[in-house]
Amino acid sequence: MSESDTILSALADGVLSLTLNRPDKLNSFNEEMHLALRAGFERAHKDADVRAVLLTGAGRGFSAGQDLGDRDPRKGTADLGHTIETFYNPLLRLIRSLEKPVICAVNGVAAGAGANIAFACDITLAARSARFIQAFAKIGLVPDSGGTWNLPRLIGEARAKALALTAEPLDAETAASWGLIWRAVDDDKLMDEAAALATRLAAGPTKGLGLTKRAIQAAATNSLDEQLDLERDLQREAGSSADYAEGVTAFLEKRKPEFKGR
Ligand code: LHQ
Repeated sequence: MSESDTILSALADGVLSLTLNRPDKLNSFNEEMHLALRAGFERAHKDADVRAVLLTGAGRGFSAGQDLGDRDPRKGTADLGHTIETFYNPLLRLIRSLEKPVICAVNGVAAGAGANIAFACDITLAARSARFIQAFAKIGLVPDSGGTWNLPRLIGEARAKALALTAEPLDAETAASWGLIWRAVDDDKLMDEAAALATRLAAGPTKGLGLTKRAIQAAATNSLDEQLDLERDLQREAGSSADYAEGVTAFLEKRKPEFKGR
């Protein structure tokens, strides 16, 4: 499999679709797939034609996390901290710092880092048959890919600890009702619904959406006073965008806005 085959990438209507593509290994991450996915998110950062990202998996699973065959302890000990620092942390930072919407369509099982990458995206939909597993506990590891940060914030300490310590699978409906993801969708409707959402967001006021993402993420560590100051500053920035002028003009002229993402 060549490097580009591990991630399928396509740009249409402002949506960069990135599909994890190692279906025979449940889209578990090897170094090659990490680098290809990173290249996709780096493109999303740089390319103004990309106004939303849609992340999903090929085949019956979303991602089973790290490819455990690639970190086989029988072949010698590896520094897993180095793996995290070199591969997972840069990916998480790219997703969170991208000031464009990242939609995730979880098409099947999401385990280990696969689950936590899905939870780090901005809007996550999951097929009703999908399951989320904090599989780390089964192999003596600690949740990574932002899991220990995201889980307690999204669902509280009690549920975060129970999921992480037991590694019990969580079904998509429950994940949605707990607020871990946005919505559980019938399996056969998942990709249509996710693509429609991504396309709608890609036609939106990208600057304002990106600043909104920044503000909501900053709230996790800001005081109310800091957050109020941030809202002032970001509103100033959004208010000088061409899309703000277009949005208000379109409202006053009783027509649909045509946002350009600037
Ligand atoms: C796999 C994997 C997999 C390789 C399924 N690797 N082949 C960071 C830093 C460094 C090191 C460690 O980790 C991390 C972060 C992490 O992500 S740790 C967590 C790693 N992931 C797991 O522990 C999950 C392991 N997988 C499973 O528990 C099951 O496969 C799940 C529950 C995800 C799905 O179960 P099934 O639907 O029954 O599928 P399966 O087990 O039959 O898997 C299908 C194939 O995919 C199979 O290959 P085969 O050749 O036998 O058909 C699996 O061996 C392969 N596969 N996960 N992580």
